[in-house]
Amino acid sequence: MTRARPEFSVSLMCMDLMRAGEQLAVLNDRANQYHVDIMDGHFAKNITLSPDFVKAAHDFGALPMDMHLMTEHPGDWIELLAENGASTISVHAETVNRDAFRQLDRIRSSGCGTGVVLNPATPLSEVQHYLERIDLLTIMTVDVGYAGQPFIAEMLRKIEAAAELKRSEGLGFKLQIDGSCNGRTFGRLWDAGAEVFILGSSGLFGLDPDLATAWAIMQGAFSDATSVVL
Ligand code: S6P
Ligand code: MG
Repeated sequence: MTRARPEFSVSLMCMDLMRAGEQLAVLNDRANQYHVDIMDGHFAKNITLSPDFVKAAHDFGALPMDMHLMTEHPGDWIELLAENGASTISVHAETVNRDAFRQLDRIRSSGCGTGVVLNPATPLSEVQHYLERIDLLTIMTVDVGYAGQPFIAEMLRKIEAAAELKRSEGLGFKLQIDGSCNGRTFGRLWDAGAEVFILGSSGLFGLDPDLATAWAIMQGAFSDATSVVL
């Protein structure tokens, strides 16, 4: 069976925020999607991007924006983020499993796609009962909170299991990977069944100060690792 083309979602928390408009202009023609990390200092021990940032980025960015909600109470943000330009809202299983079906319905009613994210220590079985209802499944390959962390190789088995479940059940979600997606991991992630790769510091912004050059280096690294010509 032929595989779908790989997709690349760029983690905006990793860009040079002083040059945000300029960097989005380069990425608009190259990436498939934007990834917006929203942390509240509680669920993840950091504070990052905000609903106001989403609104500003929406004016410059020409691509769909996926919200990665690393907040204790994701339900507090759904409608505001939808109004501000979110395309998909991805919530952590660890924060929604008391009322996951209600929160997914709210995301859908807000006009956004539904996403769910699994921390490295959370098993796939935690989300098995609502996989049919989601558009995007994100498997974390680092603990939440920071860019530049080491890849957790144990996650490859979880990615393989998610890809196999998708195949065997005919599910429609895309399988996305967040954390340390780069030339050292692209091959293993692709072989395990990953479909969407989140590019942050190690996979894109750290490769070259010129973003167009960094993108070309990333593409070369991906093709070398996977034999997929981009
Ligand atoms: C981590 C966050 C991620 C990072 C990304 C950075 O909490 O959810 O989206 O932005 O992992 O990429 P890298 O290559 O530095 O790991
Ligand atoms: Mg993220």
